[in-house]
This record gives sequence, C-alpha cells and structure tokens, in this order.
Amino acid sequence: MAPENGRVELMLPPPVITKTRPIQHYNMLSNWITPWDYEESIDAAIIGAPYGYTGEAAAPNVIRQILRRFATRNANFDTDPVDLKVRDIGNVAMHPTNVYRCHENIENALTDVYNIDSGFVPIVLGGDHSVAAPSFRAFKGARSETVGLIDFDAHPDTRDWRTNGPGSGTPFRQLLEGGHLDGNNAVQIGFHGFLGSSELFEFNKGHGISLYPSAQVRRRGIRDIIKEALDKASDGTDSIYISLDIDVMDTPWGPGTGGEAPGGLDSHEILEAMYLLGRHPKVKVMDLVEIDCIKDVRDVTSKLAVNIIMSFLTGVNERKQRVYR
Ligand SMILES: [Mn+2]
Repeated sequence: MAPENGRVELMLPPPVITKTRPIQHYNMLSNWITPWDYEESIDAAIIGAPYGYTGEAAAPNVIRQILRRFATRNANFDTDPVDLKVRDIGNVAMHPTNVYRCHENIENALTDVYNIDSGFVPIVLGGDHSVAAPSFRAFKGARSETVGLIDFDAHPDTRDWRTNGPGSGTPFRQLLEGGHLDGNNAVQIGFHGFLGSSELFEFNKGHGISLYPSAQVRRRGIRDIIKEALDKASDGTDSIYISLDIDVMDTPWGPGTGGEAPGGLDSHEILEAMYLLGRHPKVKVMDLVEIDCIKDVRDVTSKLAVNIIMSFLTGVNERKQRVYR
C-alpha cells in the first residue's frame, strides 16, 4: 500500500542532478530523464538498488551524474528514442549493516512501485548482483506469472547462500531453489576467465540453464546467440528478466568491477544485445549491476552503463513505435 502522498515509503527521491544547459537540437539525458511524480503514465524508469559493500553502492548516483553528458540520439542505430517517456524513481532505502533488511527493502519497495504503475519497463541499477534476487521476486510477484531469465555474467552466480549468506555469487541459486525461476527458461551469456568452479557450472547445466561462453559469442555472433536466448527464455513464459552483471565485459571495456577478467564481451556486442532485447515484447524488466565506481578508470564503466541503458531504451522505443528493421 502506497503512503497517502502517492510515494513509496522505502523509496528515497532521486538526487538533485544539475541540469545540462539546453542546447539547440540536443535532448540531453539529464533533461529527458526527470523524477517521476507517481502519476503520469510512463514507458520506462530507472530505480536505484544501491546494496553493495564497496563502490557498487554508489553506482546509481554516479550513473545519474554521468547521464548529464549524453544526448538521446543513438548514433549506432541512426535513431532517436526521444519520444519515449523515461523517469527516475529514486533509490531504495538501504539498512546500514543488515543485508537481509536491504534485500527485503528492495523487494518491498519495487513491489509497491510496480503496483502503482504496472506498465513501465523498470531498469534496476545495482548495487552488487545480490540485488537481482529480490528484484526478480518483486517483478514476478507484482507483474508476471512466469518469468524467464537472460543473464549476462562472467560467473555462474549459483553459490549456496546457506553457507555465507546471500551475496553477489548467489542470486540465481536463490531463485532456482526458491521456485521463482525454471532453469529451462534461463540462459547465461558471456562466461569467461578462470574464476568459477566446475561444480557450479555443472549445477547450472543440471538445472537446465543454457550457457553461452564469451568465446562462443565471438565465434557465432551476438545476434545469433540473442535469438536463441530469446526463444528459450520466452518459451511458455509471460515475460523475460534481463540481468546484466558488468563483469561480463572484457577488461578494457569494464575495468570498474570486482571480478573483471580478460576474454569477455566487447562494447559492440553488449550494445547490440541490449538493443535487440529491448525490442522483444516479452522483455519487461532489466537490472544492471556490479559497477564499482571506486575501481573504475576515467568513468569508462559508468559511461558504458549509460550506453547500455540507452541501447536498451532504443530497442524499447522501436518496439513501441513498431519499427522493424
Ligand atoms: Mn554476477
């Protein structure tokens, strides 16, 4: 139940972002993505879920600051999603020490927000990857009977949360074993490096999850992989949840993250993927996690994050406008 002012109790309003001086012919993102009044009907929104124990907690606000420098025009796809109505809903309030309370706040706040407007596409900004579990549950609980998953990740993220509590390495095991996600509708794209154990890879395969390592993406091409991933995640489901751990990137494209490793996706691949996913009618929610602003180098990773969000929104806009190409 929303408080009487129409706002959600556990949502802190978006920080004040200095507007970019209006420039003729430019639609700067800081003027385009404005705070939501909880009343107007919108197409998409960003929501911060700033849980993390290093620089990930700062990511939503850093990304908001970086948005100021960019325009809506998408040069990669020769189009401008400016007609899409995108708003900022703010950040979920975090507890200073208790991870369970933080995750509970995320699930409850998102649920309340989704119940106020059931139509918009949420873009949940982490935070570390642990936020994907409460975020997925909130989406499924409020909006959809069955939800498939396309996860971009360097790692399996199915460690047992019963050992050391929920964390960035556990969200998909929580979702699988909690009965929220059927592995046969789940896909993971971009595994690379030498950071996961065989046991976890086998665990994921045993649950029916399809794995597309980064090297396979490079050999077959991202369009082919995304088509297959969408077929699988949409088969018998109402909607598809996109989870994007920025550690899926090759080191130079995403230095600002905890688990970066050589051999990941490049920026062309991830931007093409997000555009294609944004176009698909069943893709109704995404998260973007693990951006560690303290480790980042010259904002490379946060700038990529803005490009990822805008590529996705370009796809969402073309879906809405029924542009097919
Ligand atoms: Mn991850």
